[in-house]
Amino acid sequence: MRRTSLRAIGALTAAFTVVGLTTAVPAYAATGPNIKVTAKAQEGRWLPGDAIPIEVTVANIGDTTANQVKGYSERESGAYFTVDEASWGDLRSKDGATYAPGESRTYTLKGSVYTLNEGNPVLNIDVSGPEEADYSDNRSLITVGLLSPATTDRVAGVLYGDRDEDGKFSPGEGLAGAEARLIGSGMSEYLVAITDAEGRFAFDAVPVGSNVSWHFEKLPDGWVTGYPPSLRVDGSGQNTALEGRAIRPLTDSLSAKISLDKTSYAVGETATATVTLTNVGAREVTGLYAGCDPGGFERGLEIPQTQWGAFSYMNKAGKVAPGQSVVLKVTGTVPAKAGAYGETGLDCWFDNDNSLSSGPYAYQNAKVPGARADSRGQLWYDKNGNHRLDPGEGVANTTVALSTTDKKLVSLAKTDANGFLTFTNVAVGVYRLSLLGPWRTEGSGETIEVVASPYNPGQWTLHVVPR
Ligand SMILES: [Ca+2]
Ligand SMILES: [Ca+2]
Ligand SMILES: [Ca+2]
Repeated sequence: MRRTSLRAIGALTAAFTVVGLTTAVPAYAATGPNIKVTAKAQEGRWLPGDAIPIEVTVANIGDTTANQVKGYSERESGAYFTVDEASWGDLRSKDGATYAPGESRTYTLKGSVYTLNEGNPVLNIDVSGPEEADYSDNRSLITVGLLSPATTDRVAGVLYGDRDEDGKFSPGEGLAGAEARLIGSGMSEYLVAITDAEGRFAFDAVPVGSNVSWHFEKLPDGWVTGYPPSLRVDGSGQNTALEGRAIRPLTDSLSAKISLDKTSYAVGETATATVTLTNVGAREVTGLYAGCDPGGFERGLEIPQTQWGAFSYMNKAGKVAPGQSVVLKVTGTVPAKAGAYGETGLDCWFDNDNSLSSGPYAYQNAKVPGARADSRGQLWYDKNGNHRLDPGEGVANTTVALSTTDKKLVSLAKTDANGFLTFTNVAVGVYRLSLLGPWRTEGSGETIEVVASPYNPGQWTLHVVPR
């Protein structure tokens, strides 16, 4: 409201000033505070998200103190432009700024755009207070010059396999035939370039963006790389000597093996696992730690981290000398969930923080027999072809065989009028389903997992088709 009324007065004053000029009366002759504002957006290769500086100089050219001086920006046209509130300083304080006669200060506003596609923002920077003597010079119209969205840039570099492990691209280390991939936020698909005989790659026309991701795929001979930091691509040509570093996988030198003291356990029993890590490489492997149950199944042995000693996730200090094996004995209890699934074990990755997750993985399973459960499911045929199970699509009166994964028959059951069947009191574990009669499964055979409560996954469904 206040701004509107100030503007209205400003317009009147401006009109008056024009009249005044024709009669050669200087505009600044009026008595009172008289703020004058000049503003300019800094030039640059601005992209969405950049903090674009706008220099605003505010002076009181009047003959009395200007109080309650406040600043605003208003967009006339172009892309939406947000100005960081704090960058206005005292011009946005509760009481506004105070300027003595002749005083001048400069502010650096910081603002940003979300897109390059709506044109250069044109803004009015408006600074004024009450009792302003002359509103004609209190606004400054500025244009923020963004990069054209059609701007492209060259991005190029080399992919090297750091064979001598010096962290640098050394002669002869270029890796040929890998895919360099690059994508920016506005791009619908990856740009792909293949590295040449020297490992070099180039993208000639990458659309500008402040956050362009790049990485490599299909590296030769098992080399591994990580994801390098994303690039700012702004047409300045600053990304034409990129270096992508690849390393040999940790599995080249380190192998892992896990064995358990028994092949079968009861829930709550303590099991001992023997973990053997062997370094067949020429250098010591350090910083090692075990990361177990990476799939998060929670059926494996519950081994306290302290059992791993230097190889625990907290310590990350395991070492294996070249040509040596380290044998770790760890003990853990068999959780209740293992009983419901009929299976426990230990599965772990062995890595260090420099391996780019290329360390060895090892596992050993064991049975946890005893639990039995019912397994209920439904056979159905997609009569109307809508890829959904609809009422009336159950396949009735069909016999299904439940067999072990090594094809020993365990149980037979027949579907009811709606296609439902139940295998009752089956030992928990993984089984195969096969159909007798005029129906068959679409694949070569289906497996189901029989699990005891409370982990029972509920009813299964199996889509079948006529033989
Ligand atoms: Ca003024
Ligand atoms: Ca090197
Ligand atoms: Ca259907």
